[in-house]
Amino acid sequence: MRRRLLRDSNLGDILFEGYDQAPPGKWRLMNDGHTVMMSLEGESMMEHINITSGGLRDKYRALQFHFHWGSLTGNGSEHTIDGHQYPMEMHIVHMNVQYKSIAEAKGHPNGLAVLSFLFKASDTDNSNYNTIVAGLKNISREGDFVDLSSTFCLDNLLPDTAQLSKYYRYKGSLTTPDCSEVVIWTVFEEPILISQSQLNAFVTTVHFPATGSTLLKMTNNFRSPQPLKNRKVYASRD
Ligand code: BO1
Ligand code: ZN
Repeated sequence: MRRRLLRDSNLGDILFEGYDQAPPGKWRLMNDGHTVMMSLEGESMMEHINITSGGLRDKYRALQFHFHWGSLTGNGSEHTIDGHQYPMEMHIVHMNVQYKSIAEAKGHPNGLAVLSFLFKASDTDNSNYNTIVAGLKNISREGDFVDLSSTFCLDNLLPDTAQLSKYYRYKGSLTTPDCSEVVIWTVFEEPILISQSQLNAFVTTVHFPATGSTLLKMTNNFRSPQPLKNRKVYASRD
């Protein structure tokens, strides 16, 4: 069988713009009924945060980031590496700046670029996630949101820059309906360490939309890996 993971020497480092600065305005943490999402209050504020290079032909602007996770007893990442599923995954969603709106971007196979980070459980809290984890109790129900008082830059949430050189690249889809095939995916090899109790906070604190009087914990909000079909996955490094 033909190899489906290929090395692509053109996949150099992604250039992160504005990831090292606290953006103007406040981060808004919200429960949209499917996930826990962070966006900036007023979308135009996000114009400071962009990615280029790393094999991307265009500049992409950050819109929001959000999480997918499992349950107290199971894993919740949407991507697997060598068949290994991780407890949680974070997506930083970016839109191609050549399109005027998300609606327009969603009509093109290069419309969105999503950066994906896998999480690994560790014994010690990751203090960079304290603000988000502490905010979860304020967004227990669908539609809840809270503006976070503390400012922070996206860099703080990620592995060290030096560890971002190795990533996987493929063309795929949004992982929630309508699952449009408009995403250039980048999955970083290096996981983010977070404590088991911080992971548990996601599993036990937020809820799916209520059906009647039944409140269901938001768990397993991930899409299972899909067949690769004819797609190829490219690695930036051996
Ligand atoms: S994901 O990163 O593949 N899990 C993913 C899934 C769905 C969306 C984004 C990322 N949905 C879109 C919505 C738009 C919204 C945009 C940015 O996210 O369809 O309405 O504006 O928040
Ligand atoms: Zn996602």
